[in-house]
Amino acid sequence: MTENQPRVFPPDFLWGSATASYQIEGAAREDGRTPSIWDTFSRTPGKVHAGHTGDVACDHYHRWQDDVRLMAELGLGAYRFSVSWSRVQPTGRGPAVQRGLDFYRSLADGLLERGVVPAITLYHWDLPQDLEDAGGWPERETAQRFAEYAHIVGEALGDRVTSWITLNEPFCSAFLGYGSGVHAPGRTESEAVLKASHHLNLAHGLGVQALRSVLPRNAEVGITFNPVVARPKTDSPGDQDAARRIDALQTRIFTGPVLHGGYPDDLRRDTARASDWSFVRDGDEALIHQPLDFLGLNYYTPTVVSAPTEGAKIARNDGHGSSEHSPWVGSEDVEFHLAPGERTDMGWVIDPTGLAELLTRFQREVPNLPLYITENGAAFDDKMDAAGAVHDPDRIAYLHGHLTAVHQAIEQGVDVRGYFLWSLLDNFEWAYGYSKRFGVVHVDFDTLQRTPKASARWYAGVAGSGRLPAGG
Ligand code: IFM
Repeated sequence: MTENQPRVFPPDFLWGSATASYQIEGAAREDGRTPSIWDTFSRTPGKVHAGHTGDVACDHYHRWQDDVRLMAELGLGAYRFSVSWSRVQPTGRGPAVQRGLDFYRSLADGLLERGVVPAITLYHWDLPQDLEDAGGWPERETAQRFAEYAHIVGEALGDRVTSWITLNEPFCSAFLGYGSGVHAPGRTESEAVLKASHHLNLAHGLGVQALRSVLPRNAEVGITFNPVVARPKTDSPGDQDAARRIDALQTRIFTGPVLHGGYPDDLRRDTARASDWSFVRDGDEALIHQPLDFLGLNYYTPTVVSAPTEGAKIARNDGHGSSEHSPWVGSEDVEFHLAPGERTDMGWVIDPTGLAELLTRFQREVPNLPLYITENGAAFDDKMDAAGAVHDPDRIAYLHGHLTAVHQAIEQGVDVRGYFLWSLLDNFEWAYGYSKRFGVVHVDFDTLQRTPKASARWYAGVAGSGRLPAGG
């Protein structure tokens, strides 16, 4: 393959985009929906940029038909969205709210009518507040509640949706929600991070069982991780150990039990001062280790780490927001460094080689599991020009670079089945509120008007033809 030829993707490669319920739906108090931890967190002064909340967001709850039409117009083949737990089961336990389920049924039907494959994520961080009030993810009971919720949604939508993801990025739920506190519910308790991680893993295992008990045999069930691509600053043993520690905490604490049936020994050793891990009961790891149909990977940027420098006072710069409290349980003194190179508006360095690394790693680790990129994309400070157009060449270059990495991986034999661009719409970027724009479709947050950016048209061209043009 020479660099001036287009890259041709396999004919059945799935081209999609992704969003999440709290980030786009709005309608926070409608049709029986109750507060999730993100409603509470975003209303807590000082937690989210400029006090932004998801109350209205992109108003997708009311405008979903327009959004589906837009996807079809762009020729996108798939759409990954998440279900708001507190919209379908307001207290996180007990009977479902039919209106909530009907919303997602209509959305799935609307997508199918236009030839867009729906892919459901059950949990993208918006835990019903009632469950947090009962202790949240550090409580084992939350995993049981998730299984009940998975059963409800699986039963309601299993006749039309074949692609199911239990959890999105459990690392963020556990480490940012209960460790650094930069995400909801904003707790900063070291052992709670480990407990939450375990109970999220357990929720996944129980959730897969619950889904399998109600879904037709052709349904595919998986999970989405955001594994770290941790690069040691130098070849020194200390820096390599720092990379190993961060990999254990961000990646292997989840992939260990989910993909391989057990927590890694080095992780337990590194965190021994924070916990004796007695919350892991006999049989848990086997239960978490359910057979899966695919693995979802989210990738944005790599991370550079080193051993602590004696006496140095370096601000932690792990790319996950700033907090006094380190989420890196047992490895709090590992130093994070800014890699050189161009950055997105999140300050994340642009480096598609990290994506290539990730794909090769998981092909090696789980050779029989098909892989999907369930998120990849970039925030830039997009501006609409006087003619109402949004030119975002930086995003096109980012996507081109990362899709090139995906294609190269496929050429090398990695079984990548699809790519979901993050994100369809500009949306509520968690603690950054609406200040970061990840969409290929611009959203005016005053009028809620949608305008496809140049990148949307570019991506439509790639998706429609299955060919990535040479050069960008
Ligand atoms: O917006 C988030 C998404 O909810 C989860 N993955 C990372 C994205 C960008 O930060």
